[in-house]
Amino acid sequence: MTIRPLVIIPDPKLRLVSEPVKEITQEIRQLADDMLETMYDAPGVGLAAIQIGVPLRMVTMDVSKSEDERQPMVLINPEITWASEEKRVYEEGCLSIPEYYEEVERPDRVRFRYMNLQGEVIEQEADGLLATCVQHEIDHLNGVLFIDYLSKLKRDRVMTKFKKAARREAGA
Ligand code: K1U
Ligand code: ZN
Repeated sequence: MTIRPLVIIPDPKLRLVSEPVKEITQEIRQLADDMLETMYDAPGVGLAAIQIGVPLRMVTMDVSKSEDERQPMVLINPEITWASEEKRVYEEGCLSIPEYYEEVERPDRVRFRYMNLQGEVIEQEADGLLATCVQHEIDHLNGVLFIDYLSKLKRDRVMTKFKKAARREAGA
């Protein structure tokens, strides 16, 4: 298992629409292991493959409360199949936008379908952090970031901050 570097805004890779996984191969299993390792190390409760630069529709999540009782999930080609009318507001963060948190309103409950690493199709319902997290991660697969739900003023501010940081890092 390898901890891979995270892709940070304004990297244009984060705006790509990721491609479906066609077959569960040894490379896909290795990618899942690396994503979990990278997510736990960050630390985060979710990670989309594009956040480590791989444009495939794969997500890892673990919203368990205790580090001693990890509940890793690997979602292949996940889709939201139903979303509640009721909304809830949750303060979100993103490993690709370090140390920036804002409240985002999303459906309170969702049903989602995915394939696991054993090739089984699973449909489950979620509320709370799991519902927020799966929506955030599926957005990543479509090139959408949580800052897209904020006002243009807030989004521009955070983009400007990270563009400046990227220019400094490049030595420009
Ligand atoms: O996709 C990502 O960037 C991961 C992101 C997922 C997420 C968090 C909160 C709401 C929605 C989606 C994170 O994991 S940010 C880090 C974080 O929230 C966290 C880190 C350690 C413990 C608990 C939470
Ligand atoms: Zn994110």
